[in-house]
Amino acid sequence: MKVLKFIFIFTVVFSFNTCENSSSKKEKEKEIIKPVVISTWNHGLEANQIAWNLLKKGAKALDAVEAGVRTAEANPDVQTVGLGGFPDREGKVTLDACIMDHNNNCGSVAFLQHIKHPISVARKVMEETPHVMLVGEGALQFALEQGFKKENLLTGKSKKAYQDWLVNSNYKPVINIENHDTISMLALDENGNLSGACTTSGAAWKMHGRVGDSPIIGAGLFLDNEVGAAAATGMGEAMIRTAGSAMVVELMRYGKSPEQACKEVVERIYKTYKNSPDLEWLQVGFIALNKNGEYGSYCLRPGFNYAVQTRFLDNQLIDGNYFLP
Ligand code: SD4
Repeated sequence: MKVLKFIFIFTVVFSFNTCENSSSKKEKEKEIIKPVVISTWNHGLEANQIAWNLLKKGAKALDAVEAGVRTAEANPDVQTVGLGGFPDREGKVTLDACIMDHNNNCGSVAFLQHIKHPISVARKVMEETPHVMLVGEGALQFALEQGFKKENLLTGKSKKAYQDWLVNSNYKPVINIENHDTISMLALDENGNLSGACTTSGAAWKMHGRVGDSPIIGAGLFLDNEVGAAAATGMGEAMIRTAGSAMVVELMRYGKSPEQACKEVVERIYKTYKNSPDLEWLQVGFIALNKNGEYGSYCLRPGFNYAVQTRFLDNQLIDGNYFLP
C-alpha cells in the first residue's frame, strides 16, 4: 500500500513539473519581433523610414523616435505638427510635445512658440533639467538657452487657412483633418527597449493657451518597459479625461493584446462622451506596441491609420479598426 501511495505522489509531482516546464518553455520560445516602429497617420511613413534606418543599425529606440518625428515637425505641408502647423484662434502657432524612454525618463514642452522641433526641446528637458515639463515662455527661454533657433512657424499656407477660418470663426474640430494629425511614434529596439514620442500643433483654432494630451505623460503617451507602450491622436481632452495612454499600457499588463487594450479605452471614452454634444465631432485613436513586438490600434470612427515597419512588414499604412460606423 505504501509503495502504491509513493508511486501515486511521484506521478502527480512529476507530471505537474513536466507541465510547468513545457508551458514556461513555450513562453520562452515565443518569438520577440524587434526592432519595430509604429506611428500615427500617413506622415508616419516618412517618419518610420528615418526611425527604421537607425533601428536596423542597432540605434536606441529613443534616438529613433526623436529623429523620426522630427521629419513631420520640419515638413511645412504637415499642417498639424511643427513648422506650418495651424495656428490658434489668435493666429499663433503653439506646439506641444513629449518623449519617454525605457527607464521612465520623460520630458515635455507645452504651449511652446517659435521653435520648429519641440520634440528635441522635450528631450533636453528630460536630459538637462530636474523637471519633466516646461511650458510657454519658460519653455521658449530654455530652448533658446539650449541653442534652438527662434523661427516664424506660420507658413503662408496656414496663414491663408487661418484667414479663411476667421470669416466665420466657428470652433468645431474636424474629425480626422483627413490624414494630417499629431504624430505619435513608438519603437522597440534591438535591445528590447521601448521609447515613444508625440508632437503636435494641437487642435486648429484652439483657444490661446490651450494644451492638449500630446505633452501629457499618461494621456498622449505612456510606456512601461516591462509591458509596452501606447500613444494617442485625436481630441486631446478625451485622452486627458481618461488617462488614455497609461490605461492602454495597464490593460496590456493584465494580458490584453495591443488592439484589445486600445479598444477598451476607446470604449471607455465613448461611454464618457455618449450623452455629450461633443460626441458629434469626437475622434480618438490609439496605437500600442508590447514588449514582444506585437502592435495594434483602435479608434472611435473610421479614417484613422498608422504606419508600421518590422523585419517582416515593409513600411506600410494600416487602417485602424473602429467602434462607431
Ligand atoms: C490635441 N491630440 O492637441 C492633439 C491633436 C490631435 O486630432 O491629435 N488632433 O488634442
